[in-house]
Amino acid sequence: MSHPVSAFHLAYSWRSDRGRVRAQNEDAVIVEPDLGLVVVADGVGGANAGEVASRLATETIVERFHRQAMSRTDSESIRLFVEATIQEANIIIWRQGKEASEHTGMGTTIAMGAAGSDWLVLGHVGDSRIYRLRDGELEQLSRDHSFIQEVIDQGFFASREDARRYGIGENILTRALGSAAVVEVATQIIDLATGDLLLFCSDGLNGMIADDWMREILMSVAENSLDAAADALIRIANEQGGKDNITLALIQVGEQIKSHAGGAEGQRLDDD
Ligand SMILES: [Mn+2]
Repeated sequence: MSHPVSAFHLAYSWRSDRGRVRAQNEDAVIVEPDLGLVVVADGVGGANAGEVASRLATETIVERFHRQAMSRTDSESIRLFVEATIQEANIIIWRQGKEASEHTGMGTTIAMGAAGSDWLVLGHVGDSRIYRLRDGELEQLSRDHSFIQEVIDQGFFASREDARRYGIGENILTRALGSAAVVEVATQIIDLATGDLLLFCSDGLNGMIADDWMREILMSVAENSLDAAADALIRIANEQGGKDNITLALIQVGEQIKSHAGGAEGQRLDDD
């Protein structure tokens, strides 16, 4: 790696698994360490259209990042770029869904991260999630674009469990790529600190393993390895039923790189 994008050593691990019930894996994941880029997508649609949508989304976004080498010192310009690449992926999927009858109605979620000097831009649409483990606390940084989240937010139910008991399904998305010409993208800029662990995942992971349990497994990275934690998450999601495709990507934030130009010390950025 000739020019690291981040002022921190970043380690990555990623997996995608069909699970134990579905005939196909309609999730997709691409991680490009040289670009500091992580993209997870969970496709929906008949036949294998979901697979097409999630692959189009991940490949379009990564290709745009490859083609346009951008300085990673200005977090706001990367945030806008993340938003633009997701919009572009949306249009491509939406158009293909209209043109090819076998792809009608296809869509996908997206959850992505793009690292800069001492920050990370997050972008998401749908119910694929982004979590951060920091100082032993696991925090969900993304808010699902789903019907169940909406009725909870509007105060109809006190908790997710209440809504579920009432019969509100978990899998009704209120936003996805491919359903309209324009999509509302959620983005944010977060700071990076040594010891942080970021998790990007499809609902086949967080739907099978409770947050407390995910936290415990992620905590084990300190004694074991990042790959071991990724393996454990997939294995346990399968042991818990593996009812959906399971996809995850982890970013572990290590020590600061002493020689990094324009790093955390050199260029303090006021992002949020
Ligand atoms: Mn899923």
